[in-house]
Amino acid sequence: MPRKELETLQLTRLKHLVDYCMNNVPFYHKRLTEAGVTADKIKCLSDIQYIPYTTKADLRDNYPYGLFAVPLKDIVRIHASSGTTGNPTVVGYTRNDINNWSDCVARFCTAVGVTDEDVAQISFGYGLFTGALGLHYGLEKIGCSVIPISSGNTQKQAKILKDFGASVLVSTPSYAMYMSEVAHEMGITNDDIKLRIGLFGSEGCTDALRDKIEKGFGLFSTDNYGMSELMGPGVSGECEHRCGLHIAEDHFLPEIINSQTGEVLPRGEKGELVITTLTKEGIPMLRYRTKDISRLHYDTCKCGRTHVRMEKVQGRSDDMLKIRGVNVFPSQIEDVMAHIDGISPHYELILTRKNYTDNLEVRIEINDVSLLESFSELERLQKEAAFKLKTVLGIQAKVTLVPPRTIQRYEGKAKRIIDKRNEEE
Ligand code: DLL
Repeated sequence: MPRKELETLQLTRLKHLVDYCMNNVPFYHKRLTEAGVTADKIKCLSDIQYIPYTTKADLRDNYPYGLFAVPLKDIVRIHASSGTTGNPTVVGYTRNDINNWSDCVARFCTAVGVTDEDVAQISFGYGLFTGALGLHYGLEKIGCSVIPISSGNTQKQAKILKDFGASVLVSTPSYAMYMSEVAHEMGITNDDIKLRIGLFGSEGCTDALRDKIEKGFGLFSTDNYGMSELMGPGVSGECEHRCGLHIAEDHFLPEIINSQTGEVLPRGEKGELVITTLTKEGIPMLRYRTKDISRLHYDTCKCGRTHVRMEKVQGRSDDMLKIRGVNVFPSQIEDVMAHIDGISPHYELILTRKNYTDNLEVRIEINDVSLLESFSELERLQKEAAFKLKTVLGIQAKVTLVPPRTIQRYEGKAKRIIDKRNEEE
């Protein structure tokens, strides 16, 4: 669609969205009224700047269903991702939302050459995470034969990949890398497998890792991006030229802002990506602050698509970590620790990568030195902390208890995260 036509469509959808939010979500009604914004006030796309931002904290404060715009009767699916503290971020989809979602995913898969001849192995974990079911529906829409193997049990993954003749692999890039090494250890060579395309996302991937995966599996590796609050995968994806990820702009209106001041930045500048969902019915998002850092390119791509391209995500403006594809906030860990007697609020998170798999170690001070004399008490505390962390984070962490006052203190902002993951690559 020519950009002019696209922008007209976006404006019509934006005005409708403002009305829709005003009439169906009390939270937005209040926000928009306070800001003096009505659909009539939106005369051009840049008038979006008068609409207040929405943040993850707004979802948390309205947990679980407070931002839904329709009754649960009209919701056909619920997903969730990590919140900053105890409660997850909950999202709901109407039947139309699921249809649009499958379309968006089908689009980026098609843009890299996936067809109905393909057999796609989905190695994302099925569950509340949006990755697996999002890709599943999109690939089925194209007509692929989908293998919903889910994540884990890597030897079995490698065997199925070979035996079922999978031509498309869906996973995080780090898991793909690990799987290729396991496959080779099992004696499976690239001649034994039919893989041709990798649809990788949910976490960043350096060029070095991309090259290694391509060599390891003999496939063409592509990047796609999304987040639960906006839909899941399908917000953007690379085309065969891999020069940025095309955003599905008929469904998502992107902006780049200065994350410190909230000011909208001119086209082409780097900053925090903010997205407004133009068609979502279940839980529409007005100017959602993704906290992901990127840059937008509006010139037409070699592939002919007019949809804007976002650069690969270059980091976050907050402290969220992606560990084995799961969002982890240090504040969640702090929250867990605060509720365990015998543990102090001083901790350090150490991230390492072995066999392309992330490992998290949480080092925490005990608050009473006499505990060091009781092995059984220490073991009990350590088990309790590990169990509670697993429950909240959804991933296993190694807990190491250390004596009081052994973790460094900071006068300014504490440096609690020691990320050594890129040292392996
Ligand atoms: O990770 C959705 C998704 C699933 C996208 C599968 C692609 C494939 P969340 O769990 O809510 O949703 O995590 C969203 O993950 O804000 C980014 O920080 C990060 N992220 C997602 N895709 C990419 C990517 C899914 N391609 C958060 N590159 C986002 C870098 C990514 N980071």
